[in-house]
Amino acid sequence: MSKNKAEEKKRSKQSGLDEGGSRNSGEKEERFHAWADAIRSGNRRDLARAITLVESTRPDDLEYAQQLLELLLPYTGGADRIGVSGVPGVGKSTFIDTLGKELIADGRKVAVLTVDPSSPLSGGSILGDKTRMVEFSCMEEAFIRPSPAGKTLGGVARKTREAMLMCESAGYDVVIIETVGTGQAEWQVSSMVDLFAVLMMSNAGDSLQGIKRGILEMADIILVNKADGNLKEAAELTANEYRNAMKLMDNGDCATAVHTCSALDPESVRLCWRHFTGALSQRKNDSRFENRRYAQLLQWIRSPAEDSLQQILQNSTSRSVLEDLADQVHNKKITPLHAGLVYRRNIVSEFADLDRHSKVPN
Ligand SMILES: Nc1nc2c(ncn2[C@@H]2O[C@H](COP(=O)(O)OP(=O)(O)O)[C@@H](O)[C@H]2O)c(=O)[nH]1
Ligand SMILES: [Mg+2]
Repeated sequence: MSKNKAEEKKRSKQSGLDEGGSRNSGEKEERFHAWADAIRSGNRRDLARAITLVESTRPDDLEYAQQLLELLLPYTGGADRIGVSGVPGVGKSTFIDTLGKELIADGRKVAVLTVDPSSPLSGGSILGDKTRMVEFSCMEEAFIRPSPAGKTLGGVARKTREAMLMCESAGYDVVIIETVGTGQAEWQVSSMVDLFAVLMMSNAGDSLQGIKRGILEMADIILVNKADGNLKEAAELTANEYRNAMKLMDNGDCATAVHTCSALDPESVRLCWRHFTGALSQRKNDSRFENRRYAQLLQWIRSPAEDSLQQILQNSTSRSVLEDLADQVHNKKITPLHAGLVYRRNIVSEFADLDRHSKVPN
């Protein structure tokens, strides 16, 4: 655990919100209001503490986090929510570092959250990111938060969404969510941002066959990065190949834009940002922007039910019940439908049990 994390943990314990016995609820409410005010006034330490609360696995903290978030909700929704994805090494952190500095120079406040499904196991990639974003991360107008730990991607996604809302209430007008290219995480991130940008390597003339189709379908904008030095020409060629591929995949709305980019070159990154804001303002002019946010809202509300069901279907109890029933059907003792109904009853009771304890996927 990094020193910062340890300190944050300590601070969260020091918040004293759980010393319930000695405090009445009015006092507690006052503390929440003071905390929310501090966050809104831009205090980064209080914002960090709030996100630590969101990430906590303690049932009490879950409840507190929702109370705090409710106070902040009226001040959320105002940021441009940008997802940045791509395989490790493609230049995401470098791109975000350059972009963040440019945006701050323009007078904006920038929050960066990361979603890295490997981090709960590996201990996180934030070290690499921090070294890539030294200057940016030291800026007063920047806020960087590593991937929350979690056992399920659904849990990580919820924490990231709530952290995003908190950042918005703290006045960050651009929230960037960085994620590594691994399918499910991409989908989660694309379902919480207004614009999902995917960074690609130039493939030096190789065909695009190896590229996963799913990520291209999710992309609002594709940036072929490292278009500098002797890679520039190859990047242009690759961008053209993507343009052709995206035309073929186009399903009527409009083909995904493809641009080249050099994350090391501020001018190039500025141009990318203009592409981003151009696409966003087009969508704000018609109903696409609002429709997307509304669809995301529906997804957020559905996700505790969906995630819990997934977890139940995959846990070892359900699997052994299923295998046991399969044996009985196989041995011609009960019918498949009978077995199916027993299995369903089992799932429903596990689901009800979760509900009784207000458990959310972690
Ligand atoms: N030449 C060149 N190198 C880059 C560019 N962007 C990133 N890099 C380098 O690629 C490596 C990986 O970058 P990083 O931002 O950590 O990638 P991430 O894993 O996607 O976050 C680093 O050595 C960067 O300096 C670029 O546009 N041009
Ligand atoms: Mg990175």
